[in-house]
Amino acid sequence: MDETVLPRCLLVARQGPEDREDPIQDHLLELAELARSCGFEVLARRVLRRSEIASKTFYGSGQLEALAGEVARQGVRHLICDDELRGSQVNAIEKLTGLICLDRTGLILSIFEQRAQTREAKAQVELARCEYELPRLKGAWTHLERQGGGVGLRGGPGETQIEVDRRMIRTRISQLKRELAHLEQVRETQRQGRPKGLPRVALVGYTNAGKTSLLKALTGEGEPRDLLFATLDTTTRKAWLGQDFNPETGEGGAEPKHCLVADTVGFIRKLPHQLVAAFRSTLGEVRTADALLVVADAAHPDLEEHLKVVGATLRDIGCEPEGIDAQPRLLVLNQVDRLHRPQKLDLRKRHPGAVQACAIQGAGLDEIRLWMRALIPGPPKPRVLEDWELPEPVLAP
Ligand SMILES: Nc1nc2c(ncn2[C@@H]2O[C@H](COP(=O)(O)OP(=O)(O)OP(=O)(O)O)[C@@H](O)[C@H]2O)c(=O)[nH]1
Ligand SMILES: [Mg+2]
Repeated sequence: MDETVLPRCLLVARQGPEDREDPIQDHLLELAELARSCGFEVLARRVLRRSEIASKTFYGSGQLEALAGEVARQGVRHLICDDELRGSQVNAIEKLTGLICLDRTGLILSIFEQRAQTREAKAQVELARCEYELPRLKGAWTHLERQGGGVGLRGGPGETQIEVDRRMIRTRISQLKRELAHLEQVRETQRQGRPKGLPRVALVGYTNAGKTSLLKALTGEGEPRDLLFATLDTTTRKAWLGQDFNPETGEGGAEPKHCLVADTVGFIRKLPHQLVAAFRSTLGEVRTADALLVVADAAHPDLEEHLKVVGATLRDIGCEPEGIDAQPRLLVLNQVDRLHRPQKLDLRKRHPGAVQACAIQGAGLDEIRLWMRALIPGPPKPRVLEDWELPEPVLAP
């Protein structure tokens, strides 16, 4: 058997009368990347124009049937939709087209399921899957409900089955939440046990921006991959930041400076809320970090939208950009090796405070290290005490 044959899929997105086509095409391109990362071969992408959502099939049966006919002979087995669908809509689409239907959230969940390695990541993904499936069960069993006597009648065999399934899923959700609460405690204990005085910096950013590549450049460890959501588990490694000693001025100490760098799961537009909730403890590594390195792919055409998504997701998980608890942030515009000089100058104007970097060739790393070094608390500076702080003079007898 040829192992390189991948399951083929067709991608669709709805365009309403108010929607511009460009962003929808961009979103379909991102959906294609997600599909590729999940192991699919994308055969075609289609924008389906429709003024109103069809309540039963979302896209309308006419367009769906035409599409199914078009791809029938090309070996396409999956239809992946950029829109969030109800369970009953997924079922209706599958029945109408004969294709297996996945929505965006379902696709992202499948990628997370493939990637989860540790017990914690596996439990988090399963929790998100259960939360996703729970409200969808009804759709899956409607055919049995009908057998039970038609709409409006209760107690048919279908409904009983739904109740059983719901109870089983709810029980599993409680088990997983308990397990995750325990693992979160373990993580908290590990955090407490980390050496004091070593600042912990979290790498955050849109998926595939180059966070793991930067971890590798700074610490020597990490496995970058050209896939969305290649990293799910948090990895914390020690980065060497050089010495404080300046041979020209003779100032500073000779001892080496270090800090901890944590790589973690990336963000994406419309990151399923079930995943954000389930990944609470992993994302706790970001929330409790001393500072954030916000990594972005500067060569991506949607850079500005990616930055907005990252800003909003950080706020969602409790990292405020300003205020008393705000963590220092440094924007790292990575992958500038893929840009020409005028584009870099334009970026410099738009993001004057950012470091332009290339994690692969090492550009910008010194600037990042310098910024991280400033996070290390130094010895307290001597200060002149005021009168009220001084002990009372003892008068000679
Ligand atoms: N040209 C270029 N490619 C880069 C650079 N940094 C990373 N890449 C490539 O971008 C892809 C993604 O890199 P990763 O470091 O895995 O990205 P990530 O942000 O960790 O991605 P996820 O873990 O999937 O969210 C890989 O193919 C890297 O080789 C860079 O500075 N220049
Ligand atoms: Mg990564």
